[in-house]
Amino acid sequence: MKRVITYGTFDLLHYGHIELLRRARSMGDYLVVALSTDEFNWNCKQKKCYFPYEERKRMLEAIRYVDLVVPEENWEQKSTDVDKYNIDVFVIGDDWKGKFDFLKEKCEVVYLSRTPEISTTKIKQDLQK
Ligand code: C2G
Repeated sequence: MKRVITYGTFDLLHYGHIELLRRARSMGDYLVVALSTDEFNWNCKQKKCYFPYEERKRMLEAIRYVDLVVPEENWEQKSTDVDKYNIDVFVIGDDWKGKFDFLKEKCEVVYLSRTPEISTTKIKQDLQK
């Protein structure tokens, strides 16, 4: 069984996220999503989530491509996660290209193209119009 992992905030969930999850899952048989906690988002990513962690987790768990959702609590856990969840492939959007190449010692690292023209920022801006 080929196991894939990806990381993110996934708030407000939109089709760009779904496309990432669909493509990530297609690279293996099992997809783990490490979901940024509210504290990690606020303290380390300066992101204030609209939906709290438990709600974001519930939404991700309802997506057919997602097999397991675990908390992302810090920047340093990725290497441990690869071992902990027996990961074969690390996948993330290419806005992070090169940032996680250190994981290549342990697993395949894939940067997928982001879905253009959609982002949470754009959604919020459009709703202001
Ligand atoms: N994404 C995408 N297309 C978009 C928007 C997002 O493919 N239009 C991808 C991002 O590249 C990322 C995933 O969807 O791989 C989740 O996006 P975010 O929730 O914005 O994740 P981010 O804040 O980048 O968190 O440790 C890594 C971080 O937790 C990644």
